[in-house]
Amino acid sequence: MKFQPESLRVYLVIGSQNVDDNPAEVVRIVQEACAAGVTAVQYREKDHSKLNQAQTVALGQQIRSITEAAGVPLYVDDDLPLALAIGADGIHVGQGDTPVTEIHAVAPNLLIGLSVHDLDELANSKADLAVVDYLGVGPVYTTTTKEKAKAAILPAGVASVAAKTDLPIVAIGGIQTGNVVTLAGSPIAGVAVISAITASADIAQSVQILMGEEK
Ligand code: TZP
Ligand code: MG
Repeated sequence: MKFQPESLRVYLVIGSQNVDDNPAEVVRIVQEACAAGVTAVQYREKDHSKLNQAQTVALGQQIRSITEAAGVPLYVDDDLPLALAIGADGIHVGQGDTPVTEIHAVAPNLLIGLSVHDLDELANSKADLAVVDYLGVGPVYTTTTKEKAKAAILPAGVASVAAKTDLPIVAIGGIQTGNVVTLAGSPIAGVAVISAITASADIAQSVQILMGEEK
């Protein structure tokens, strides 16, 4: 799949740790989110994943089916074997994860997203950005969803990273329907969220607001 910056507009990140009890909830949320028009999905089993390896692959395959039918690109968080096993379109890694050059060497067709906390991290990154398709930048606001999340950089912090790279940026961390308006006009391709969608009582409406079509 060819990378398209427009696919970063509303990017859902989700794993079993983000739902209350039944991991099948993940399937329901991905289904509703894709029907509502999310433009990318990342399968991220982390921070107290409730699944073993076989269950992780099985859930990943279900997410792959849904996203494929919806024509929505699917990324896997830092797990190259899993990304290959389920036929994901891409992989998302942090600075300390599998090096992007290694991923690119093994799977040249996989899209690659890289997390960058702030300007400092971009400046000091050892990653070869030539093989990276987009940057995930944040947390923008305080988040309780990710364990050991770094300090909030606010929209100004995102803008300062954007000023130093030509790569498209998806902003992440603490972005909710009630504050996404603060990113309007930011030099970003879109927003990535977990709880704004996983904890939403009305996913279709939340996605609409995150799209910026209703504020
Ligand atoms: N990376 C940076 S912040 C974050 C991740 C995975 C968590 C985002 O979760 P939420 O609920 O959208 O704040
Ligand atoms: Mg990571």
